[in-house]
Amino acid sequence: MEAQETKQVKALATKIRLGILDAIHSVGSGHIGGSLSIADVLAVLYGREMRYDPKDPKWEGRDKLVTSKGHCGPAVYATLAVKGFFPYEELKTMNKPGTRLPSHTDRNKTPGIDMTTGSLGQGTSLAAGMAYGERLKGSDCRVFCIVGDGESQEGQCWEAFEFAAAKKLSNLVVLLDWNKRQLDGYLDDCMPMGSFEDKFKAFGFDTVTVNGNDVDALAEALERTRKGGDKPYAIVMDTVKGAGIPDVEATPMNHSIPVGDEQYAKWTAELNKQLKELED
Ligand SMILES: Cc1ncc(C[n+]2csc(CCOP(=O)(O)OP(=O)(O)O)c2C)c(N)n1
Repeated sequence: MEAQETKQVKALATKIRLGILDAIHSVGSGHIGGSLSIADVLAVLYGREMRYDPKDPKWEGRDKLVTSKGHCGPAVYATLAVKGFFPYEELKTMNKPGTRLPSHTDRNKTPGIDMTTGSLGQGTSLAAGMAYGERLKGSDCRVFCIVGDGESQEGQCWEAFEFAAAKKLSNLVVLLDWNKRQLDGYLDDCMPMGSFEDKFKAFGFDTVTVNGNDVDALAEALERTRKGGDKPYAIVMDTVKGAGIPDVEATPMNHSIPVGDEQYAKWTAELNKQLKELED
């Protein structure tokens, strides 16, 4: 990306992080670690890679996002709010009675959510099916699927990946959030997964590993996925759980933690300072 575009995408990632805080602070606690680790990829997807229309969320020609790690709804809601799918203030209703923003993503409730997820593993099969459907229709829409590293311990993921490779679904891009932590602790302590890059390659994917909190590296990896071909794509995103807020990064068990008034004030001040520097 040109330097100016990099700044814009970084600013979007910062706004997404602020939105995550607004949503989670309003309920008092939530899935902050895995939401923050995907803020950068969401900024690249919605800042430059995906085709969509906030005024017409169900537009047939849109690219689709499946957040298979559906507990990271706060990150996707923040992105959709910043991009104008619904009013920003609505973030503060998350997970409250009557909200359109349940804690886990739901396509029947939220404008801009393309698939209901939350039961880990299942989104991978849904994404593969959606990509296959687009292929059968002869459409050029693409499907992006964000998968957690802990989530990938679900065997269903690998069935879905096998299917995608067998059907040569080059319109499917799997974005594996390798943040090295899951709910119960570190991936390597719970169940080591070995090399994700080797695994995806063995399963027939065109695969790269990049710094998943670096918008330039992500943009380049995503550009590669535009070329079609006969393999699905995997981008193994080497990320930090809690990325972008040093206190959260440094909290080992940061899967779901309280965000009280004090933390909210400190963290939003840090992010607003960053945003100002990017926008100056
Ligand atoms: C089938 C299923 N089992 C358990 C859960 C509860 N759960 C929600 S998030 C999570 C950990 C997921 O870890 P990871 O995929 O690494 O997510 P991240 O660290 O990126 O947030 C678990 C066990 C669930 N949502 N679905």
